[in-house]
Amino acid sequence: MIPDLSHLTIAVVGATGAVGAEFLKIVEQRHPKLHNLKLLASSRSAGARLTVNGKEFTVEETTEDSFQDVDIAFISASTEASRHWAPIAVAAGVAVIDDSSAFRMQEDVPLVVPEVNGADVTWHQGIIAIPNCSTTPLVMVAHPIHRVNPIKRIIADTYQSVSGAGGAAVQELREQSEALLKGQPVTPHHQPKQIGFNVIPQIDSFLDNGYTREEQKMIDESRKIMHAPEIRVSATCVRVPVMVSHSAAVHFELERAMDISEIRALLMDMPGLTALGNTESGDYPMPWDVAGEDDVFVGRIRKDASNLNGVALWVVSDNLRKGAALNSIQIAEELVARECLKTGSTPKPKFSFGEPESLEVSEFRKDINYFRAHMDELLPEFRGKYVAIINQTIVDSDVEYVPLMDRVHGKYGDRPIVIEEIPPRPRINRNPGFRRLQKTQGENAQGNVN
Ligand code: 2RA
Repeated sequence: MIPDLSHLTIAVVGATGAVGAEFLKIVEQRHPKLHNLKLLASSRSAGARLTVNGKEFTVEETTEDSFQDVDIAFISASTEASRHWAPIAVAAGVAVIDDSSAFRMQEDVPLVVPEVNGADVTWHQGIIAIPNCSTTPLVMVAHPIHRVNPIKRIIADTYQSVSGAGGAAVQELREQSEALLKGQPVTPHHQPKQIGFNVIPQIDSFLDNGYTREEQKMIDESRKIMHAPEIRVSATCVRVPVMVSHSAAVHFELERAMDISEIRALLMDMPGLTALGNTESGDYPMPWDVAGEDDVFVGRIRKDASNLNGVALWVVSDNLRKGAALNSIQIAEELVARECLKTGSTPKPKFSFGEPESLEVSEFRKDINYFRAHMDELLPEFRGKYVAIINQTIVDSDVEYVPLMDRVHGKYGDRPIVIEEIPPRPRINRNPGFRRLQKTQGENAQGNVN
């Protein structure tokens, strides 16, 4: 049974945005008796009139006074808006459920997908973060398997819809598609490159490690939600010309080999997850069908042909619903069910996502710095491998290790170790046949069809 929220006053900051609109739709579906809403937005959208559960509301500009007498505030506007408004709301005694990346990796902020780590809401200090919309479906499929057969490594390649980038990006895809069909040129405004009839292997900005912020979020957030900093994660996040629903091709390496029937049974038992079909039936989830659905859908569940202990899956979820608005409402329900709306009732359990616990930080830095300074002298066979260093000496390579953010720590026998991946030397593509496809108006949009 869904916990009742109708006795609460809920503020929605970003009520006129894509996620805010979905939030209000879900309120009508799950909480038809909830009438105490405060719909807030920037001054640009203030004054708009919206009807929710049969009651008309005027959208107000968010101000310092907006959070008086509010129980829960849902914020989905921008990271800057979250940074500004969340502390103000918390100071007014409000539990904030935040959709931005502003607080997700903060130690005192639970990052929650209720079906996976709902209990983490109990130690909130005012702010509870929801994960990025590409992380949530990943942990929904990883969690039921990981509980039974630990996942050692995850590779996730996403196909993310434009609604993840907001309403303006949706409009841009529409306009670009129309223009391109008429043979007209397009100029990107809300995506780094043309999205109409194209795919863009960049979501958010690039980091020094070559990953994008979106990819790094998937790496960091999935470990935090699953309380599993030891899982190695890599992601490639790609924007595709789809309006709603994010998809991902996911590979898990498990501790031991497992029958697909057993994996399917685990996925079918997971609340909020629908496992579709088998390879014979050709029944698999697609973004068009999944848009508007609450569940995360998984299909194409098969043995990874490249890894004895591996499984490959195809995962699709509505990024505006389970990826954002629904997950937030479920967190509000979790707070009510666990009677922990007010802060400070439960101390945070002991697990850390910060500095290594098994090694003094100064020692860690000393070894890493030595290692970096001497990288060129290292034997070529260590390149691209994980190595263990003790007292500035490489003692082993390809060891069992525990990745932690951008660093790695662990134990080698009884001794603490420092491990770091030695990046392979950059390779320059000198293939003389390589050329950049220069498409002009009227040319076959596929370029060379071979
Ligand atoms: C995107 N996941 O799809 C992001 C939004 N948080 O752009």
